Amino acid sequence: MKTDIKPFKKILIANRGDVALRVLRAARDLKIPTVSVHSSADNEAMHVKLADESVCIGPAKSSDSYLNIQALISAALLTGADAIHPGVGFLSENADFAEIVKAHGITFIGPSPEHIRTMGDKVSAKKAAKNAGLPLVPGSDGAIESIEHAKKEALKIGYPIIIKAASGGGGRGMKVANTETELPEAFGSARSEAKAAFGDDTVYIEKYLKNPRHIEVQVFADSYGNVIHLGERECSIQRRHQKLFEECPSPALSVKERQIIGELSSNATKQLGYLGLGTIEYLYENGEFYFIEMNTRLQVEHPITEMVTGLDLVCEQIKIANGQKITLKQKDVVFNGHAIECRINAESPETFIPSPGKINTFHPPGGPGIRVDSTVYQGYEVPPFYDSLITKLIVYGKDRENCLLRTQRALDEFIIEPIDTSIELHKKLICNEDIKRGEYSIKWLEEKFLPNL
Ligand code: MV4
Repeated sequence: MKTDIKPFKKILIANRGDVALRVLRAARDLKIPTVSVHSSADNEAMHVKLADESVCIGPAKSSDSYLNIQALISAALLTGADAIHPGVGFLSENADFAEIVKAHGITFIGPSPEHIRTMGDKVSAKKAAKNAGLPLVPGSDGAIESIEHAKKEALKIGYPIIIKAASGGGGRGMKVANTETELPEAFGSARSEAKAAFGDDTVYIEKYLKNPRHIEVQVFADSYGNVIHLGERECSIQRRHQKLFEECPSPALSVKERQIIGELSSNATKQLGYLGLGTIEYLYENGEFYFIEMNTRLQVEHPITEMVTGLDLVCEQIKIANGQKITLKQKDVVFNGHAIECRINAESPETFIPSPGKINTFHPPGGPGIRVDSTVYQGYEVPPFYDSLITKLIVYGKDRENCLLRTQRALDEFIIEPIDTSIELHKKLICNEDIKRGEYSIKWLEEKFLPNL
């Protein structure tokens, strides 16, 4: 630990929900005072109650509160915060916000605005990834300008192809064309949807992988050129691009594959000159990895990496942002056991319709290997304005079998009433034979599991 670096005086957490609580807890462990921000709909939220100070930054609507840059900067200046943690979602990957924070002499706990911008544009992200030595999905070399250009590129790649929005990510604005006949309509709707969703109709083309897994690698870099990877997370269990269940390590990778993709990812991170925590997203099919995106922020599912490595990723992230060195060498990173995260949403386990409202009974599980990162409590009213994630159940076991068993034990203990939650869905998921064998891909939940519920 470099001793001549002064710790942050105060961290403002520009977020809500479980990630606000998570950052608050890390700051507490580092003895750094915290300021939380909240909308008028979150007055009773835990991240308000547990922060040293809390500032109401606007009404329920996110664009008037959690996305309100002026309000966030004012809150930081008024409270004397010298660092801002953007959390996940909201402004966490907004390069303009990172720039404005820095312009006010406040440290943005995250990578540089340049890296946020490069990785936010999926065309420049692929170029940067290719230059950094990462394997890509075969595709167009840059943006597609016209339907003629699309046809030419698609012929080179071979059908089926997928058209993606450069400003997209997370699955928004993607269209598949199985033949040249389908291309004009797919191309046109991809561009118009991208324009409507992101104000930018730039699109690119890739070979469409029919049944891959979604595997992401956690990387970590300081400002002295030290870079390590913290293993991978299996994130294929998703519904409409919303992750529900994640595990670490992936049941699909061999030790050799794990070592190869880990090294490729950390070498690329070093070559990029990246700073802080980052997650490199891959599709994995037939033993091959294909880079698709890089997330320049903390991930919701980071706790499963923490359970397997024994590290506190948010504490490390704050220390790095404050100019401290990564003290761990790659050989010191030891992976033990297995971890699973079940995202518990306030929604129906059958229809997925949101189920906000008052919680009268909240009984979390406990015992060996159980971590509950929850933002709710008995008597709390879940607001209808934000995403439905209310609790993350994170379970550790000495191996995958033990972890599955413990997850089942924890879900059986977990009571949240009277609102609907995804606990019942996870109870069915965790005892499914495909899940127990680790045999699933990105389509499994929506094509195999949900239709048979
Ligand atoms: C793909 C793909 C198949 N082939 N790219 C969706 C979100 C964004 N991260 C990229 N995504 C995909 N890109 C090619 N060339 C399939 C998906 C995809 C997906 C990826 C990961 C996890 C869940 C997914 C659900 C649907 C589609």
